[in-house]
Amino acid sequence: MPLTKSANLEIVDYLLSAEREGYEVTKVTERYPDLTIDDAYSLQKQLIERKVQDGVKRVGVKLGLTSKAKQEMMGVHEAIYGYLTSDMLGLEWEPIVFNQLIHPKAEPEIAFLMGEDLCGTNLTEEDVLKAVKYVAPALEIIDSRYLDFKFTLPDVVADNCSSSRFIVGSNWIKPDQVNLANIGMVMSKNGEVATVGAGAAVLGHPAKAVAWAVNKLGEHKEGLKKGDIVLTGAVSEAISFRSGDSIHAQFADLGSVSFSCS
Ligand code: OOG
Repeated sequence: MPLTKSANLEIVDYLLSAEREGYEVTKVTERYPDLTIDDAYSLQKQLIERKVQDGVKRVGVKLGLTSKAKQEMMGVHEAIYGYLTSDMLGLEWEPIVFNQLIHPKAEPEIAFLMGEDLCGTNLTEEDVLKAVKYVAPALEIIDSRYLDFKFTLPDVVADNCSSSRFIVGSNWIKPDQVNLANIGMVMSKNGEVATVGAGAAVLGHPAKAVAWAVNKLGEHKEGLKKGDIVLTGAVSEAISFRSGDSIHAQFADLGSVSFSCS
């Protein structure tokens, strides 16, 4: 049975309050066990529309569950997408405030800056690369609103794929100047290596992951816009951090990006 209008409103309020006030909630599927992926994308869209009404801007798209390891962990075969909004944008020189978050984790990612609009349902990796103006190193902070970071696929999609903050490094380069699949990455916490990864962890190539996302968005008559930032998916596992920690991701050929947490 489709969700009623009041159930949609109630779930959006429930997730938005948890995010704004920084507390954990039980999964939506505990109350609505029949929630489908389509219901979840519709909830996600309503959640972003509510944020936009409240004054933030949509600034891009993020991909999740793009690595085999994460898909296996969740028992799924598909990636997911969510939206980036202006209130999520962190800066390298301004500490992330731990008290505003629940149980954050950092993920190293390759960011794309779109030089053109891109919309369709049959686009390829090559089409994506033609529309990308720059690539840059990035760190995404995910902070699921669900208890213990545990959820089903519809839950995480409704929760805008755990999106919380993101920081983009200042080294922007043209996509044809690097081999994005071969880029190695080392992420450190407080100066100690925490995890390593490579661009190919993202569905074989980050542009392939983005082509998947654009085609999915296309099914809903949406797409990427010129100027959008796209976080193409984690190139390694996510690392937890707390107040006092600093996180640094060094990408071969792409430079580095870091943040600290107050
Ligand atoms: C879902 C979002 C994960 C990624 O890049 O895989 C994600 C989660 O694990 O909370 O952003």
